[in-house]
Formats: sequence, structure tokens, C-alpha cells
Amino acid sequence: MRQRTIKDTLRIDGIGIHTGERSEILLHPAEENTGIVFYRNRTLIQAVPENVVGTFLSTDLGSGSEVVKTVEHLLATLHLLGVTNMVVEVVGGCEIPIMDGSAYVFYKEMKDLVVEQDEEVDPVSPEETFRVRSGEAWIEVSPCDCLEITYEGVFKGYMGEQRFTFRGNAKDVVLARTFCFDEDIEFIRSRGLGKGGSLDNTLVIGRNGVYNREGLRYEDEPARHKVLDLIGDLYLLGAPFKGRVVSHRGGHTLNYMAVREIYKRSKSGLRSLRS
Ligand code: 3BW
Ligand code: ZN
Repeated sequence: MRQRTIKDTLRIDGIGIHTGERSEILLHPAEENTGIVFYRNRTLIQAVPENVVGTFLSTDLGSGSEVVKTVEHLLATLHLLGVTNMVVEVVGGCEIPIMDGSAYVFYKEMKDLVVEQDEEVDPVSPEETFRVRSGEAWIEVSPCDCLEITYEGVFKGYMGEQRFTFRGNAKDVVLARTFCFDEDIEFIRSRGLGKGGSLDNTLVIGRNGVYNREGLRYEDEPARHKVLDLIGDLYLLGAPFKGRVVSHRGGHTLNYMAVREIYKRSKSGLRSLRS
């Protein structure tokens, strides 16, 4: 497939779900073989596995003393749109804005700006089937001339078991919001996280229903959002992924374990990004 960027700089601002701070991101077009690069306080942070500095309730990148938190929903949008070259300048707070908790704003603002470039990119694809696991959670990665991502969740309360499979249609996942359970908020806040979290950007699930007045966007919204997160985390490979992934109760930490394993085993991708 051809490499892609966007044709104009796009500015988006909002608050970070974890820091609660306002930030503005400037999405800049970039030349071939740039990859996805975050830029903050004169520091460049390439979106590659080596730069992952955190996976607890978000995926965070860092280099030197600079950190950019919560990159997963923006990366998912870029992955879905096949945008391979971009500089994401982060001004103000150190976190990507959460917007409505989904990838919708990023997707809507960017989709008509995407342009193809002259050079090709080789997708990253696994050569054989393997699993990574942590406790009862696992992720299975297998070769396929497709992009197929399944999430199997066993959620608390009435959300119960959910399974959703993405087969290439971005519209199935871009609107799914991040979520949490009411009983977990105290713990999350005690860890200094979720300071910007609210009903405006998070589906908050209680014992018998959701707190959000507008309700669910899909009955399986949490499973769809988990797929969105996985699409974003997989883009840390530095090139579009081609293959089949099934995540059973995974999260950012397990996603990252799968990414490192795919990366280690793969021979393709944006070779120029590797030293
Ligand atoms: C809660 C949970 C997460 C909040 C604090 C108070 C309120 C609302 C939110 C984010 C992976 C899916 C969910 N990552 C912030 C974050 C938060 C995500 C983690 C998850 O989407 O599983 O991309 O803060 S968990 Cl009222
Ligand atoms: Zn998410």
C-alpha cells in the first residue's frame, strides 16, 4: 500500500482524561518515511515500541524527560485511515485530548484531508500464530491477508460477556467511547489518574445501568472500544498491521506485549525507522 499523510495542518484541543489539563494538538503533514512522530517541548518521540513508557489505563510514549500520555485513540484513527506519516505537536498539557471519549472527532476532522504519497509501505504481518498471556487474559496473533480484530470481554455487572469483531469498517469502532465502572473511580483517582474523566467523555457503568443520560451508543460499546484501543496500540508497530488478532480480556499492557512480540518476529514494516 502507499504511504499517506494529510494535506493541511489540523488543530484540535481539549482536556486530557488523566491529567485533566487542556492541550492543543497540531497534526502536521509529514514527508515519506517519517512515520508517526509526537513533538513536544522541542523533543521528538517516535511512535514505536521502544518509546512506550506506560500502559496503565492508557498508552503513554516518552523520550528523555518528555511524555505524551493517552495516544491510543489518536493512533487508532491514524491506523484506520492509513496515515503513515505525521508530526503530532502537543502544546500545553502533556496528554492527547480525550474529546468525547471516542476517536470520532479525530476521524471526522481528518478523513477528508488524507492524501497518498509516492512511496509504498510494507504492512507488518505475523508469519505464524502465537499467543501472549497474563493471568487469565491472552492475545492470539495469526497470519491473514486481512485486518481482523476481535475482543472478547467478561465485564462486571450487567455488561457481562461481550464479543466484537472488526473486519475493516472504521464506522464500527470510531464512535465507541472509553468506559469505566463506578466502583473503580475512587481507586483510579487515588492513583492520580482520571482527573479529566467525566460523563462527557466516559461511559460510566453501574450495577444496573449507565450513568450517562444519553445511554449506550451500542449495546456492546465497551467491546467495540476495546477493539479501538487495540487498533491504536497495534499502530506502535510503526506501520499498518495485517493479520488476525483475538484479545481475550486484554488491555494496554497485554496489547503492548503482543506488539513487542510481533515487532521482534517481523521482517517488514517501515524498515527505515529501525536502526
Ligand atoms: C477511568 C477509567 C479509565 C475517569 C474518572 C472518573 C470518571 C470517568 C473517567 C480507560 C483500557 C478500556 C478503558 N484506554 C480514565 C480511564 C478514567 C481506555 C483503559 C481505558 O479506553 O480499557 O484507552 O477516569 S480506563 Cl467519572
Ligand atoms: Zn481507550
